[in-house]
Amino acid sequence: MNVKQYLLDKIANGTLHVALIDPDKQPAETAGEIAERMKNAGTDAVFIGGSTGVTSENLASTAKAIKERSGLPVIHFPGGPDALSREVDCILYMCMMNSEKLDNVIGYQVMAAPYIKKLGIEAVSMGYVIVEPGMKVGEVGKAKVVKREEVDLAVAYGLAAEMYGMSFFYLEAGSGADRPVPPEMIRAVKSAISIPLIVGGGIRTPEAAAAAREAGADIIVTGTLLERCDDGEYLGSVVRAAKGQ
Ligand code: 1GP
Repeated sequence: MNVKQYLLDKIANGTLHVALIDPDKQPAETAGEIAERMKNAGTDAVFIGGSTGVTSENLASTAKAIKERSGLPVIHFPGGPDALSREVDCILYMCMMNSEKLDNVIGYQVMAAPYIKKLGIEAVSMGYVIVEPGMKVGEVGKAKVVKREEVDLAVAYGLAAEMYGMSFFYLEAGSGADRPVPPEMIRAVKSAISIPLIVGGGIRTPEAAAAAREAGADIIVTGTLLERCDDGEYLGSVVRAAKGQ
């Protein structure tokens, strides 16, 4: 499967919803159940990742369980260079553009590249920018977070990602954020770039998902909600709002 093409084809028909599952938060079997529930709710793909505690072992077992239970594409959303697995369908080959630690911008990517090649994993390039409040990923990633009112700066990062030839651009408020990326920022970035825009962090309600979609997000990611809620009806309402259905 070519995951990049799968995502681009789907985006051509509207906004997608992606479920983020952290392999460190539950046993693989439970991750499989969550993925199956999300598949039934209408989710288009699964990101696997977390800022800490991800190993090649829990990544592989979680990816396997998710694929078996849901059949959804499994996309590795890496938190560092330590964990890799050929059980995933692709890896987001990402640059944390606003990290003050050079390793997060380019060092880890160089370190991982030969292994990704050897394992034959599809690498999908992505510019990744942390927006206030940034949460754990901002802290662990040593990000110089983009403030909520720094819309022009967010646009500049998006343009830089596009000029670098990156396939996707991701605005991240951080997992568990009390406020998602502001719709004005999403709108401004979306109108400035032509590569697909991913938005995540703090989206837990149909209203927040709809606001991100209406502002122009091409992919909406939710993580915390899936850990806290097993009500298929409610999850479905968030996914439908994300997808405009
Ligand atoms: C992934 O940050 C998102 O990028 C997930 O955020 O856990 O707040 O949904 P939540």
